[in-house]
Amino acid sequence: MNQGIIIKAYNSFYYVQQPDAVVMCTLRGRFKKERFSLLVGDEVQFSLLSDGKGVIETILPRRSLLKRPLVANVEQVILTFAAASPDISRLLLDRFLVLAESSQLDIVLCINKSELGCAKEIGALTECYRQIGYKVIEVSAKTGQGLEELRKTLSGRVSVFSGPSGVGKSSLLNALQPGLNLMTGEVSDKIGRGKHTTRHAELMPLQGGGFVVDTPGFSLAEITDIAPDELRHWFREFVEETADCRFSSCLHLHEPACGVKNAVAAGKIDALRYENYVAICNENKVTKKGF
Ligand SMILES: Nc1nc2c(ncn2[C@@H]2O[C@H](COP(=O)(O)OP(=O)(O)OP(=O)(O)O)[C@@H](O)[C@H]2O)c(=O)[nH]1
Ligand SMILES: [Mg+2]
Ligand SMILES: [Zn+2]
Repeated sequence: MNQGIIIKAYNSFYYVQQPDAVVMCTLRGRFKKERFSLLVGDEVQFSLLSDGKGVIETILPRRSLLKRPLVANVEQVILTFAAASPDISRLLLDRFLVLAESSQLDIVLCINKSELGCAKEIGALTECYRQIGYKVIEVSAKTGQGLEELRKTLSGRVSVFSGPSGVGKSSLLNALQPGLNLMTGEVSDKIGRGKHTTRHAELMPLQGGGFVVDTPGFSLAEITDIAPDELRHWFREFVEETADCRFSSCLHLHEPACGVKNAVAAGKIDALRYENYVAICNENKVTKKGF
C-alpha cells in the first residue's frame, strides 16, 4: 500500500503527493456512505490501479484541523503583516493572533516589506512580540532580506500563510520558490478579487521539504464566536499573571485585584495589547458571567 498526503481536492479527485509524482485518487465507496469529509492535508493510504490512478483505502488519524482555511495536519501559521503599505494595525494583528492561537498551532510572525517600514517603529513592534514569546522574522519579498531564515522555518513542516490582503503572502511564496507563479497584487486587482483567488486550499510542496498553503486575506468576522472566558487564554502573556488574580474566573476587565491589570500598570504587559484585549472582548459583546 502507498501512503501520502493529499495536496489538492478537485472534482471528487484527491491528489496525493508521492516522492516523484502526484497520484490522482478516488475514494472507496464506503467512505462516501459514511459521509466522511476528506481534507487537503489528510494522510492516506491508497492502492494503485493499472491505469496509474489510485483508490484511497485508509485515512490516517488527523493531528490538527485548521478552520480557516479548512486544512488537516497543519503545523504552523505564518502570520504575515507588512512593515508598511498597508501599515500594521495593532488591533488587526492581535485579532489575527487570537485566531491563530485558538487553533493551537505554532505561530511565526512574519513582517514583510521590511525595506519600506520605519526601522524604529518596526523594531519596537518586533521587540514587543518577541518579549511575549513569539518568533518574529523580518523579510522582504522585494529585496530578498530574511528569505533564508523564512525558508529554514518552513523546511519539513506544513505551514499556512495567513494575514490581511496586500501584505505580500503570495509574493513571499513566489520569492521563496520560483515556479509557483502565484497571483499577486497588481494582477488580481485588475481582474477583481474573488474571481481568480482559489477558495480551496492547496498544499504546495517546497523544494527543501515541507508544504505551504497560501490563503487570500480574509475578514475576521469569525473571531466573534470566541467566548471571552476563552479569549483570555489566547493572550499568552496574560496566563502567568492570572495567578495573582483574586478570582479564578477573572476576565481582567472590571474585577478588583487583577494580576493582569497590575502587570499592565507595572509595565510588564504591553498596554496596547491589553487595550486590544478589552476591545476584542467588547466586540464579542461580553456578558460578564459569574462575578
Ligand atoms: N515594496 C514591497 N512590495 C511588496 C513586497 N512583497 C509584496 N509586495 C507588493 O505588495 C502587493 C501585494 O502582494 P500580494 O503578494 O498579492 O499580497 P497577498 O498578501 O498575497 O494579498 P491577498 O492575496 O489579497 O491576501 C503587490 O503589489 C506586491 O508586489 C515587498 O517585500 N516589498
Ligand atoms: Mg495572495
Ligand atoms: Zn484578572
